[in-house]
Amino acid sequence: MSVKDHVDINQFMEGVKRRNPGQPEFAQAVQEVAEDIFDFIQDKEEYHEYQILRRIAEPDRVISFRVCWEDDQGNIRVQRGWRVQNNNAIGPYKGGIRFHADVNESVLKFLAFEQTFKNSLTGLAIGGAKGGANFNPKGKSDHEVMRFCQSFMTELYRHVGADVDVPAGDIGVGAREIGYMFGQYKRITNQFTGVLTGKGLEFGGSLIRTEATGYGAVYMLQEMLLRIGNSVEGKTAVISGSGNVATHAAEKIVQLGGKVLTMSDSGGFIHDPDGIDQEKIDWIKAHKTHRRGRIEEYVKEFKTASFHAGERPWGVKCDLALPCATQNELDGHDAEVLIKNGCMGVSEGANMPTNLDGVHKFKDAEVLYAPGKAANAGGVAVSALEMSQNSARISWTEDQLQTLLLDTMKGIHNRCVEYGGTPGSEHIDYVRGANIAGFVKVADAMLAYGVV
Ligand code: NDP
Ligand code: 2IT
Repeated sequence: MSVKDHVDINQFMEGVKRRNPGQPEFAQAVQEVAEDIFDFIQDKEEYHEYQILRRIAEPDRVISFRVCWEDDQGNIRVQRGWRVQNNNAIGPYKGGIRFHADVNESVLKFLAFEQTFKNSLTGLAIGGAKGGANFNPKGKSDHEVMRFCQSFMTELYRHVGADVDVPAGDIGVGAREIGYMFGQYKRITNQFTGVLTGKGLEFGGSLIRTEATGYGAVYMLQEMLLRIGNSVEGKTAVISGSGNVATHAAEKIVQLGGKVLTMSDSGGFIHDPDGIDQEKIDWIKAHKTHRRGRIEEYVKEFKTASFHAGERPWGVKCDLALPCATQNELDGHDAEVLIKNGCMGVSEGANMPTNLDGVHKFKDAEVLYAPGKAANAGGVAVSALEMSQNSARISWTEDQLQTLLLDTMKGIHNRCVEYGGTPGSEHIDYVRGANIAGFVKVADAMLAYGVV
């Protein structure tokens, strides 16, 4: 078969949609990647012949299971759990677990697909997966969360393992949930292995894992700015979310001399024109993570701030924007507003927070725009370092890990630059760079294996 006989991107996407009906998030993630990969592989016959992109866009397996648990009132509750193992060409499956009311197969398939490229970009030996359940942790007691996590792991344990598939946290899954799941895995298997990352420091966790995603997203921003002779210092930043990724992104912006103006949750956003400094970030962390409160209560504590119910923060004038909450939280209109207001850098702490229209707007306006698969890869990178420490039964120091995280983000930045250059221009298309750099390593490993 010659190159000219191959399907074009429209035929390819029609096939993806036909085979995955009712899964818009998955189709969106595949389309964003395919737009760059089709162009790149135009003259690369082997990738066509071996159907590499078609195979990466077909998960190795999707495991779905029932999760029964008992609430505090004695009612029996039934949830659905999943593990999507997308691709293990370059290492064991690796990716987070999400507990959120809106979780479904489409969301987890998009996340596992993205994870495959992200994990490849880190330069480490990790494949792509994602899991979760349509369990809403909001308003649940600690004991309810514990019973749910134990029930979830009672099925999941047979599909994971330190050299097979290593889950971690994501939305609704933090240190508490990882502790409950690890305890149950250990109880069932009688093995103490690095089967999960993001563990507590007392039982095999790594320093810096908690901070890594948010810090990494800001390092990526800083690298993009340094390349054009600029920096985060003195810049204003708008951040969405107020969970793990958002609070640590805010912390790093402040450490690098920037000013954070907003944070949000699913109820709306707060705008603090005085800046959200470290003391205020610490209050948000305690309020959201330990007290499981709402962001709107910030304005009772810090009177200079305002709360905007049901709104997202993208209308607030800023130099930098960091979407750190969830998918599709920034659309084409929001992108236009940010561009009009002079926003020069966007770094996605969240996975696929910008819809396709927004992605095209940022690309066309030549904004310094780091997509999630590059910008938020610091978290999974330090997870992979946690796996290494567990295997060797050692613990690296904070200084060592800080250096490794920064070096990893610089490496990701450089890989994006290598593949994202624009002929006749200094501009880097970081979306294209991330997609192609992430693709090449996985694709070449798949070629080496033949047709499997
Ligand atoms: P958390 O659960 O710690 O925080 C999630 C935050 O996002 C909360 O403020 C939450 O608000 C908000 N949020 C969730 N869903 C929605 C929604 N539908 N609309 C508006 N706000 C919403 O999660 P993380 O910080 O860990 O994850 C945030 C993002 O970062 C996700 O996209 C995740 O996939 C991505 N990510 C996370 C990594 C990690 O290491 N944790 C690594 C790489 C990416 P509320 O409290 O109201 O629910
Ligand atoms: O989206 C992600 O990269 C994560 N939720 C973290 C995955 C991991 O294995 O640390």
